[in-house]
Amino acid sequence: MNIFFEKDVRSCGNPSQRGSVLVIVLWVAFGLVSLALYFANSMTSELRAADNRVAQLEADHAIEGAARYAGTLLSNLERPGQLPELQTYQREEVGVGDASFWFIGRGGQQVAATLPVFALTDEASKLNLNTATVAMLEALPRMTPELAAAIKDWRDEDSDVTTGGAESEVYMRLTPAYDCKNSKFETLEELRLVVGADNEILLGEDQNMNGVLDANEDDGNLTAPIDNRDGKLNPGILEYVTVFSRESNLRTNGAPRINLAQAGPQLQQQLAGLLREKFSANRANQIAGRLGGAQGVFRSAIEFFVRSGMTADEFSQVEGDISATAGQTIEGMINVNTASVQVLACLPGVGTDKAPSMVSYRESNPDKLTSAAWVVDVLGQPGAIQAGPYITGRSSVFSADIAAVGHHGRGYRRTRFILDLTEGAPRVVHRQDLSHLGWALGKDARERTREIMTLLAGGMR
Ligand SMILES: [Ca+2]
Ligand SMILES: [Ca+2]
Ligand SMILES: [Ca+2]
Ligand SMILES: [Ca+2]
Repeated sequence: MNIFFEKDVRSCGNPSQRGSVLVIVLWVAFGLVSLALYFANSMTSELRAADNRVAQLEADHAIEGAARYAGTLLSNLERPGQLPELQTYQREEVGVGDASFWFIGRGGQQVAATLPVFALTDEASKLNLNTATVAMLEALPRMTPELAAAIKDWRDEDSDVTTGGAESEVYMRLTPAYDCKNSKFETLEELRLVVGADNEILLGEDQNMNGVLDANEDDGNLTAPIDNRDGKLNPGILEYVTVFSRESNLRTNGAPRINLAQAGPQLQQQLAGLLREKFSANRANQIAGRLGGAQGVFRSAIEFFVRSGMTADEFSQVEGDISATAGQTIEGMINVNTASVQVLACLPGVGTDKAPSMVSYRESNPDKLTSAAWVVDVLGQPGAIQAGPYITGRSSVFSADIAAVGHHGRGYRRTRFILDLTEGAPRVVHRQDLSHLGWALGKDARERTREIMTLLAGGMR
């Protein structure tokens, strides 16, 4: 017995040794548990990451579906050339399976600077970088005279430096060096290559390009971007410019529009024909008689309207049959029915003093927005004739800035599509992934998705 007892004691060592063994065993056990917990945790994060990827895929699919929906809406417009009425389509948190999408929009219906507008938008509501004059570009908020001149030099074919502008000589001194393009802008992003176009001018306070005053855009220098903390959104020029706006220069029957700028007797014959086609013989003669004395050409459809003495209703019947240019398309005309105050203010004959009156006229006379004729009421005849070569009352190019989330509000994605109807059916002529700009749906939608996530996290515990 004693021998056995003694052996047992020997095999286990003394009490302090036994304690050490216990400590080692405990450490090993602790290590194993930690390892197990670590793997369990990393599996959860892997699962979560996989779940996020699934949500992103759902969001991407919802965006493709939304783009098709936008195309369908635009090919079935009740009033061709005009954006569909807001109440006629779904724009906000539209469910597609487990995903939802939003059309991030703009417009006068914005209730507060911090609240987003959901809508399709009109590219013709913006100033076209390829057709705007230097003076028009200069009138944009935040624009510098140097950048306005450099934009003209970038797109014009010659290498003559506009005062304050830049041609290849300047670009060749940069690192890396590149040539001045000397042809038209094809995308808006190209503007970043033009000398003097920095983020402050391009984006201003609206760093996520959603037309909404987000928290970081109204906190001064606390977080990027730098802003003036005035409770209003002061965006950069990207808010107001496009390179895509154009409209067909064909009549609905496919024939070229009557070119009001052509010289010679042919113009009068064509106009007489058009008037007979649209109005009674009496009225056609009356208008033709008024135009008869006015030999020569017109610089714009609006000038024709003013000189013809026809009514705004009559003008809206012929607006799509006349233009002051030759060629298949008319580029860069600004739609006075949808342009913002800032864009209207760039027009000759308008300026910052009359642009707000144009917007308030639009709000109080929605029934008059069937053409651009109403501008005569606000600008007077000389002002309307000055603005005439740059304005239109219709649009053929629209954009759908689509944001979406997958299941449980996860996997946020955003893509902007440009849809061109110039040749009839809508064609996607440009698409740009804007997901990297971060959340663009405003505070309310974010809180809703956060609530869903919190509820789910609670349910999982
Ligand atoms: Ca040039
Ligand atoms: Ca913003
Ligand atoms: Ca800030
Ligand atoms: Ca501000």
